[in-house]
Amino acid sequence: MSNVEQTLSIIKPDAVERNLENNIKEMFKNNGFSILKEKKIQIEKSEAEKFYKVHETKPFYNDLCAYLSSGPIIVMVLEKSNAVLANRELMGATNPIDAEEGTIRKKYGISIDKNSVHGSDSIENAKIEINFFFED
Ligand code: IDP
Ligand code: MG
Repeated sequence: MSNVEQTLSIIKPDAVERNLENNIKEMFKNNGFSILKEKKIQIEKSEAEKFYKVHETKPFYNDLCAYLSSGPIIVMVLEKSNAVLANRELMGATNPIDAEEGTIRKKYGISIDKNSVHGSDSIENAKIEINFFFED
């Protein structure tokens, strides 16, 4: 029985700016993820607002959307068995201070907002987020 899933990953502006794209992709590949699709883009703030709509009532929403649209990002479709959960585990906790050793956010995250990567939090949201960036 196969439980191969796809999930959306974003390398955020703080990591792209520090040229961490290849290091982070290596971490995905070393952990058994295939990168099925990828593109480097910069999005408008209005697009970030749509992407993060689930957070619109949060006090950090405006800063979050300004930040995600502040510079180039790498958006990727990752695939592996249980990809959604596996990616959340590899990313580590939202706040790098709380992230475990060996996770991307522990290694590269600067702060709770500049935490280097995004990953879908459920299979349902992964489908929505993949479609958001890679509809064709
Ligand atoms: P996640 O990225 O680990 O899924 P979410 O709770 O979905 O975390 O929050 C989305 C993003 O919003 C986080 O990655 C982080 O950059 C930012 N964020 C979350 N909580 C805070 C906060 O309390 N202050 C500032 N930024 C936050
Ligand atoms: Mg989230």
